[in-house]
Amino acid sequence: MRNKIKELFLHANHQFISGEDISKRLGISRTAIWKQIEELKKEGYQFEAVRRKGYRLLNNPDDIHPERIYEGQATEWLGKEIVFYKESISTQQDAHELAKNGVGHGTIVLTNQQKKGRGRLGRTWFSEKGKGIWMSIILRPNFSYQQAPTITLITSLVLVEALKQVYGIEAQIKWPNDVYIQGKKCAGILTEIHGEQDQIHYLIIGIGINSHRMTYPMDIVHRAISIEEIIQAEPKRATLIQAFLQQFERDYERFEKDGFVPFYARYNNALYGKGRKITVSQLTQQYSGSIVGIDQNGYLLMETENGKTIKIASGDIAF
Ligand code: BTX
Repeated sequence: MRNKIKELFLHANHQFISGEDISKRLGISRTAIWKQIEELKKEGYQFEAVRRKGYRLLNNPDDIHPERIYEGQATEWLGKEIVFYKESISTQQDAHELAKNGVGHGTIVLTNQQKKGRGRLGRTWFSEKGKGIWMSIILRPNFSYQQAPTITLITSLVLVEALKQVYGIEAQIKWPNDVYIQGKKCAGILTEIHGEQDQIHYLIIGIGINSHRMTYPMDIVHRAISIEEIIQAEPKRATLIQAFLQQFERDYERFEKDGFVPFYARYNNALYGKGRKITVSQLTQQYSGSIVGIDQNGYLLMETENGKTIKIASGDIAF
């Protein structure tokens, strides 16, 4: 019943609905409506109640609730099951648990807040309540370990294209997979693989997108940006998730069939910092030079100071 009331208010576009109207539509008493509204308030919904007019929803705290995403979603297998937590330590951690327990290919874990979001190499991902899309996709791939790193590149590419499609934002990719807008980080992607020998049991792609303006910690305040800061309006998270999932499903199928080759030109179009001087750090080595692009394997092509082009398979770029 609570979900039905929620739906009514979400569809009413912040207009008043009278108690009588709700009562008629859902066949419940005025007292029952009042009780449900009190429960919704505990979930973070805010209402205005005016005599003779009824109730009006003031905010929309869970526009990433699965119901919002299922509605009108055109994917065939991706995100058909969305596990939603109002709060989580890390959706990566949740996704590993779910995958071990056998959930299906394409299941998604989504939350409104992470207490300890994970970045790469033990780093943390700042995930303020209600201010971003914090989600993990569980995949059971047919491809090999060697191919797995490029699916991360494709994920960032799909996200850049979805940002363009939904908000008209010109985002770029800082190789391998950070999404940058106006030179600042708006989203990060973390792929974790579980398997043995050459067989992947499951792969989890974690995606963190700063949708709303946040109170960033000091160390990232000048390096992070959100969609809201760019579009100067409140972004609808569900719309971006839907667009992302639709494109990701298509591209994932293509990747399973044809590998990374069909994507590398598209990726190069979105690459951030072409021609700029960089240093690439690996665990034990560092390389300096300028960015040329990426090749058909997703490796970074870099021109060194003596004019040689070298290929880098992994590493962190600093400008
Ligand atoms: P990364 O290691 O490339 O980036 C982490 C670094 O980015 C941090 O050390 C910090 O400097 C900076 N940073 C942290 N939070 C933010 C932020 N909100 N916006 C901009 N910069 C930030 C990138 O790792 C991979 C991040 C994946 C996050 C998703 S969220 C859903 C899923 N669950 C989970 O625990 N992680 C993934």
